Amino acid sequence: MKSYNVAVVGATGMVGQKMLQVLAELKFPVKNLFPMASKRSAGKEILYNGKTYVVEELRDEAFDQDIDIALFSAGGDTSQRFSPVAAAKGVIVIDNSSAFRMDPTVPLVVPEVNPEDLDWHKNIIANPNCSTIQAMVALKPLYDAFGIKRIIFSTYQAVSGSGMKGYAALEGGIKGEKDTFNPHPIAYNCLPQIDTFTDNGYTKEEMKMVNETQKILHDDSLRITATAVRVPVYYAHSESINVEFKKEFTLDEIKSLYSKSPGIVLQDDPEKSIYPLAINAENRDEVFVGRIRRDYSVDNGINLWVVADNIRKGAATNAVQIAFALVERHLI
Ligand code: 25A
Ligand code: L14
Repeated sequence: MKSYNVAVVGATGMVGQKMLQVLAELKFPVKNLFPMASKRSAGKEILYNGKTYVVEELRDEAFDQDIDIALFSAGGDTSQRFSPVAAAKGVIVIDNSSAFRMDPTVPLVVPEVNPEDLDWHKNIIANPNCSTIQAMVALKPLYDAFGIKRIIFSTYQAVSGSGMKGYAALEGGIKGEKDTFNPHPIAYNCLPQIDTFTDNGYTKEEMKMVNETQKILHDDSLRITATAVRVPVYYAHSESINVEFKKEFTLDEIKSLYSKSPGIVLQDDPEKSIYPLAINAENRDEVFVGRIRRDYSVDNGINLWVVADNIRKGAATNAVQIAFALVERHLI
């Protein structure tokens, strides 16, 4: 099998570290690994597949090396600055930041949902927002079968979504330390604000779910609204999703679709209190779906509870799966 030279940009961060772990676990054919981060982390040693590597400073010249793919997770500003440089030097960038997601020349891809969008990439491919990814995996089979009119997302998001600093703020808060990272203490609390507010009263996180969903499903007529809430959970985002279909459906049809869909685990046995839980989704690559029930307030609606590890399927795993999909589609 052919193998590839892979750079991980932001290799010392929460997502970058997980990318290294997932590349090894899923056995992506890596020939040489190039871990990169800011000047602060240059020279640090990191572990990949049992071997030690030295972190290199991210600079334009770093992409003069023989690199096939670069997985970026170093924040939007860093991606904005360095992804086009890497792309111009022939590197295929899989970017985990929000920098290019809504750029019409950049495919926004969840491999279970729209792998065909990879075919028109121009060396930058965007990884969607974590909350969007897990929702898309759960909704695509239903979208194809019944058509969707309207979606209401309500999220319960883990602190790891905001990286190592977000994680540390909950750890410290529980010990009684002051939370200087979040707008209010996250320990023993729920914060109806993730990221900053936009002019329309919604947060950036909420608008990402609206805009990215329309782009991934290629459907601007979809009506979507979202409320994104940070909860004191370390890993895995939970989402309550209300969907109104165009066509009629039965719950058995939906369960049968889910039992056949790749990347989905159905956990739905209310009698036994079986449903998806953040603590069970941690360190798993699948999206867990349960609490499937009819919404009796409309003609063709359901409610779902959808849980996935935000750092794995929501970030690192999805990026590595995009790399695998490029190989499968002979795009690299
Ligand atoms: O803009 P976005 O897209 O919305 O993304 C914002 C942030 O969200 C996270 C990610 O944080 C990102 O920075 N993120 C992005 N997508 C995500 C997703 N899908 C996501 N989180 C969850 N799901 P992160 O902590 O995961 O990753 C940060 C990594 O980026 C590296 N980095 C930052 N700026 C860089 C850069 N690399 C290159 N060039 C730049 N200009 C960063 O590496 C990290 O790997 P680092 O070297 O900056 O720092 C890692 C080490 O340094 C310590 N440290 C941090 N800040 C300071 C510091 N030490 C001293 N002084 C400081 N001020 C850290 O403790 C760590 O050990
Ligand atoms: O856009 O803080 O990918 O939970 C994902 C994590 C934005 C912030 C993104 C969080 C980030 C979000």
